[in-house]
Amino acid sequence: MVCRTPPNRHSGSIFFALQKAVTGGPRRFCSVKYERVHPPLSFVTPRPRKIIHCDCDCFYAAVETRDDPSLRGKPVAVGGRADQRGVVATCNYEARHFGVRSAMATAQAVQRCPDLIVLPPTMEKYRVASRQILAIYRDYTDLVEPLSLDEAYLDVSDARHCHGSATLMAREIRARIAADVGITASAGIAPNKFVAKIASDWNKPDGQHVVLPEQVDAFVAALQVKKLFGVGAVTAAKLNRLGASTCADLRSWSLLELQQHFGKFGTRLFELVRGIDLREVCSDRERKSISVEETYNQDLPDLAACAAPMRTLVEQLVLRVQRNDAARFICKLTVKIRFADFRQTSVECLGTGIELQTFRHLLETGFARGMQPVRLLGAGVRLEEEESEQQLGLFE
Ligand code: DCP
Ligand code: MG
Repeated sequence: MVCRTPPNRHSGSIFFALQKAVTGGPRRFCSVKYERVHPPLSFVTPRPRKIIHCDCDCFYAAVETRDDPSLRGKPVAVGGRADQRGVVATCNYEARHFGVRSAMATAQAVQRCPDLIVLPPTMEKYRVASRQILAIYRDYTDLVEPLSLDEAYLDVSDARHCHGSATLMAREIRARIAADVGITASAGIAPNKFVAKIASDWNKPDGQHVVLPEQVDAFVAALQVKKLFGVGAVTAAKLNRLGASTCADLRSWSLLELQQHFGKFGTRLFELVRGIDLREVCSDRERKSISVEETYNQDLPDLAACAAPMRTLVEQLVLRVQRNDAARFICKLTVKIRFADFRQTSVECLGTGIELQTFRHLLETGFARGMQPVRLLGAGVRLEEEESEQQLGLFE
């Protein structure tokens, strides 16, 4: 990963000092390759960064409603057909009132909301909208990191627009998206990516939420642990069982305790619950693979027990690849297995299409290496090298 951010601002020595204080050692930065002599700490006053996380509201459904105003006010979902075991990609907020959600079987969605209008996805329209939105972001900063077609981080620390106010920039960006693209977006504004992403959900849809540097501590303290990036349902349940439901609860855990319970991820947790996230906004992020994985509440005892979960993972993978518009760049398929004793193995093969049968073969090969219950399964694809350039092209 290569970051365009100049090294002197965010990766300054004070961050290393801070990092050392909290983790007991240096941390890997996107920009480690920049080596420079820093002034003594006392002369460095790091300016808090200004990060905006922008996320369009019910993106696919919003584009469809924009193009067919007769849909306005009605519950609309975009996804596969109920009679073909289809899945909801997204739905508008009217449909959400009925309990319809992304990734839900369309048949179930229709049960919850009998008047639901289900439309097939039209990816090309979403790509066009995405490109327009990205062009708007680029008017404010070069440091734009798209996460998917409708989501991006912007580092506007050095942007001069709106007298340097990130709050006003976010408002202006959202107004321009509404005027030029015809859909709404929400934004979170904060000194780091982690808090900005959570804040963009706070006043959704069509809203924004600012967390000032001095508010980060209290904002994060009150967060439920399940909001933490990387904490899925299983980890959240484990944390709850151990008595931690909010980030404030987790702050009483030492770094060692967290590492004992969560391995390497414990270090990350230690930082996140204190609102520390030094990841930079990487504008030329390279996406080389896409994968989904799941840790199971109860180990899967044998190969046969892995079959159904593998099917679910592959279905999720198809959606994720589709969302990133990356199907044409697939060059390899991968399966990851973590056994009950925490040993891990990965198997891969060449391939350009996501086929369940191939993933089953990979699973068999991998399982034979451990021959014991399985704790975690993953399915993924590797993407061709030129994907990153083409993906950028896609948004530009
Ligand atoms: N998407 C998908 N499958 C999923 C989740 C999302 O295909 N399981 C697609 C459809 C969404 C788009 O990606 O419109 C963006 O995903 P978001 O998570 O940002 O969801 P939305 O933009 O639809 O809704 P929100 O208003 O919650 O951001
Ligand atoms: Mg969205």
